[in-house]
This record gives sequence, structure tokens and C-alpha cells, in this order.
Amino acid sequence: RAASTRPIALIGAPTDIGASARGAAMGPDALRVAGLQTALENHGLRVLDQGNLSGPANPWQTPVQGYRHLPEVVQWNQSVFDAVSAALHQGHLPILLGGDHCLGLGSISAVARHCAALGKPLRVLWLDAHADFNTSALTPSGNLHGMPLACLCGLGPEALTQLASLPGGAPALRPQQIRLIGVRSVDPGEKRLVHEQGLEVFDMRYIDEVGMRQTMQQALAGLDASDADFHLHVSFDVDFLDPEIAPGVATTVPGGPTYREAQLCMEMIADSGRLASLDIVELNPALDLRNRTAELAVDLVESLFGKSTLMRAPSSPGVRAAW
Ligand code: Z70
Ligand code: MN
Ligand code: MN
Ligand code: MN
Repeated sequence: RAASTRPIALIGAPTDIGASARGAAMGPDALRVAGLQTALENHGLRVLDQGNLSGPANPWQTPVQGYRHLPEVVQWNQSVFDAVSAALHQGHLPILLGGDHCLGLGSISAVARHCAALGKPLRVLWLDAHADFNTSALTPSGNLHGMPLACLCGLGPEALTQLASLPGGAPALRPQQIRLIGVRSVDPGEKRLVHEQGLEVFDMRYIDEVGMRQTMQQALAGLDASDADFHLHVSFDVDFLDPEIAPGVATTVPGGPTYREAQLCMEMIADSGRLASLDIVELNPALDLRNRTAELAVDLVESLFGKSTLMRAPSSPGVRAAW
């Protein structure tokens, strides 16, 4: 499997520059304290912790023309873009340790450019309670962590859509490449835009009705095409998880995936064999209980990289689908 042969590069981005609450800046170290590196190493993976990026402090200002801290968000995302690009160029599998979700813009922009250069098809799974598809005209908050996905699709301030563009100027992502999973809090204008753009959304009602298994089968459908070497990027906003199990986030929304549903989600992504880059964002240690949410995130990431309780490993990734 592609995921297990590449060394993993951990890239910390300690900032809450795009968020509404302070604390996500401590996310990278909380994940380290929870044993992320050792957990992956115990699974036979090589892990290089590249430490933390640096960037501007959070000036804690009110929004300007619909955006809070736009220049600072651009700076952080440029650093993330550079670090993720360098990791991919070296053949590493980058894991961005956020930080808030505005950083997904820099991370996925780098991934999209890398894929474009190699002619690889890219799919993005956005695991999140929110759609992160606001624009300056629609946002209720001005917080840029509510806008990265729209920016990646070319809808946003020029400083960010330019960073999130491919050589030639096309947006980093087309809506058809995105699968939103776990959504349960979307602003009214944002909801219209998500529909207009034609994003595929597996919201919590859908997961409740059909179950996580069928949801993930659909979200991952086509990735096994033998004539295409898909790059799968997972952008994991920790607020995807139900707050009962993951209290350490600023924007808890009730009714998220349970521990078992989240594990299955990660295991099925692992079984696809296509995971090639990852963001872990919005972990807020200041709101956590004894680092419980960080430990849960590490536990889930182990599954994402193929840790399994099966007594007998499936002979091929497709075996489970046949059960
Ligand atoms: C709301 C907004 C948000 C978190 C994204 C919330 C955005 N839609 N919150 N991630 N934690 O302000 O745009
Ligand atoms: Mn998010
Ligand atoms: Mn969220
Ligand atoms: Mn574990």
C-alpha cells in the first residue's frame, strides 16, 4: 500500500489565526504529547517530525471587509504550502498538525499542485461538522476557518485563491473532487452555495439513514480504478466527532459520529490504500479534558494508517467489501 511505504512528515502549524477561539495553536504539541509519532512507528511506519512552522501572532482583531486576519492567514498558509510541497517533493506523506482549518487551504493547494504536475487524479475527503464553504458575503463571523473549501474552489479573496490555484490559474479543486462527511452545521447562504457548486455531501442525516459503511463506500467509490493512481487527501477537522467523545474543540456540534462510526470511517479509508496526505485540525487543548481528544485523534489516525483488530488480515483491500 502506498501509505505504508512512504516516510511520514509531521508538520506543525501552531496557530488559531482563522478561528473564533484561542487554543488551536496548541494542537500540534497536544498531538505529540498524545504519542502520535510513536503510535505510527509502532505500526511500522517511518516518521520524521519536522517541528513547528512559525508565523504571525494572532492580533485578535475584528473583521475587515468580511475577513478576520486575512494578511496573517495568507502568511500562515504560504508557510504550510511551502512545507507540504517540500515534503511531497521528497516523497514523504505529509501530515499537517493544526492549527485551525484555514490551514487546509495551504496544505491542499500544495497537494493539488503536486498531483497536477504528476497527472494524478486527486480526491479530498473533508471530515467536518461544518461545510467550511463560506464567502465574505455569506460569513456570519468573518473567520477564515469557515471558508477554506470555497477558496480552494476559487471563491474567496484574491490573496487566497491565488495561493490556491494551479499553474495556468485554475482553482486547486473542482467541487466534484470533494466529499463532505459528517456535516451538521451550515449557514443559510453557505448551504445555497454548496448546492449551487454541486458538492457531494454526506451529512449526519444521511449517515444516520444509510450507516457509515455505505456512506464511506460511496465517498470512496471509484478510487480503486485500475487505470488511475488516485491521490487521496483527508482533511480531518476534529469537530467532525461527536462532542461526547471529543470535547477538545472550540465549535462543538452535537450529533456527530460515535467512536465506532469514526473508527469504521478511518478503517475504510485505510482499506482504500490511497491515503497520501492528511490534515488534523481544530484540536483545542485549552478546552480538552486531560488530553482525551488528542489521544482519540491519535487512536483514529492509527486506524487511518491501517491498524486493525482483525485476527487475519484481508488478502486484498476489497475483501471487506465482499463480506
Ligand atoms: C461558521 C462560520 C467553522 C469551525 C468552521 C462556522 C465555521 N460556519 N467553525 N470550523 N470550527 O463562522 O463560518
Ligand atoms: Mn473545518
Ligand atoms: Mn468544523
Ligand atoms: Mn490506540
